Amino acid sequence: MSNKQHRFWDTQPVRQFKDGLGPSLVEGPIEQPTPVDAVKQEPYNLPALYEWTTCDMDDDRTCSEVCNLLRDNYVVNEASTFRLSFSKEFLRWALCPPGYFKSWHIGVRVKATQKLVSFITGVPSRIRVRREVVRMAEVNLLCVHKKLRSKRLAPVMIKELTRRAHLENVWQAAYTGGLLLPTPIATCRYWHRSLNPKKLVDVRFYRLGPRMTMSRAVKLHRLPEAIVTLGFRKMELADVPAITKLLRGFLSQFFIAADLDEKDVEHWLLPVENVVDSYVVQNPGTNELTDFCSFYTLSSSILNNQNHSVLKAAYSLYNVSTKTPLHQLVNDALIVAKKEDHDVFNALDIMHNHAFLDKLKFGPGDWRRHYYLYNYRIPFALRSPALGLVLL
Ligand code: MYA
Repeated sequence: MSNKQHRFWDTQPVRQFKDGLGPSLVEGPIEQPTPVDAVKQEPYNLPALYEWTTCDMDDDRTCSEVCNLLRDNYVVNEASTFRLSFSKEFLRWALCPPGYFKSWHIGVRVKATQKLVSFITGVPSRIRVRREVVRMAEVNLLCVHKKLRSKRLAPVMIKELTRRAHLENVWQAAYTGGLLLPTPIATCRYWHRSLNPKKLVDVRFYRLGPRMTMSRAVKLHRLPEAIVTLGFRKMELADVPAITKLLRGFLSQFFIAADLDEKDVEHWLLPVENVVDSYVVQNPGTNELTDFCSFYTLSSSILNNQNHSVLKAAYSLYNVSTKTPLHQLVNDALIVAKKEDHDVFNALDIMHNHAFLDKLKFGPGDWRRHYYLYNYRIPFALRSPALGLVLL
């Protein structure tokens, strides 16, 4: 609970801290939709020196501009030693899923120079909350150039995206962030599994404990050379129907989860080099797919280090086990990630992930991630294992 005033968020259809929790509050939309033709047709006003632009991610030059804006201005860790860094391939994967709207990839340029100085994106998704499947915008990559901070540009970006979502008859959104705002539906924590302890110590991602030496850390985190599970192989296009079935069954047990169809699974999970990796376990006798694991790759720039400039991280997506023990499945994912030169493997403590974190030597990190819904009230706090939703 926070008493902080939020000039913008206090006016928005989100659960407010003062609302408290409890069964007297109705679960579901906070504001009802208006007819789409009653939605404001013109964009919100920007300060006179700036103008709106829609960023076409198929256009190589625009995509580079977005990469550069994010590379120099996006999320840094508390100690300002790492900044998330996105490749063009990653951005196209993240921003162009089935049925995406170009108009939801919104930028702001300086009129005089055409320099891109701000960005926000939404992608359409279906999210099931309890038994209700809701069309939502997944909002991400809100970024304002460092020189334009604290000038209330972020609320204008958010309002403009909201307007464009309303124009597509979408009235709810899901987003995450490290900042505490009114009001998270759940708060999760990142856990980190060191794959390259020497580099992680060199770049101060991870500190050796008082009784830990480098050689002990290397030994502790050593992984087998070869995967353990019989029938473990890379996902292929032909696996999409079986994986969709497996995933839908798995996700049905969480209070809130992505509602994925075959097109979504093909887009989000079919392997793309250095973007997303997915593995299945195929029962050698029957060809049946019994287990599935996946992760995406996102690097960070290492700021102010003479020896290293890039930290390559894997982020756990979905892990479904019906036959292989979950920790063995994820251990195989660690082996694959290590072979692909990832330095660290990250996982949130959502879904069933808590069942393998300790066992596989993940350590809790400092990064908290709050999950939010826009215009949808859940009148109680969820624990992180109730979340079946990975937002990038
Ligand atoms: S999370 C990643 C956020 N990006 C970064 O951290 C990158 C580095 N930082 C920046 O670029 C800037 O600091 C940003 C703020 C752009 C974050 N989510 O313009 P301001 C509120 C929501 O003076 P600046 C992600 O991408 C803040 O509380 N609100 O601030 C998910 C204050 O409001 P209030 C935020 O520092 C994004 C106001 O903005 C965030 O120059 C989800 C201050 O504005 C934040 N991360 O710029 C967005 N940070 O006074 C919401 C600050 O009320 C989507 N603020 O406290 C909502 C759904 C929309 C679609 C709806 C469809 C129906």
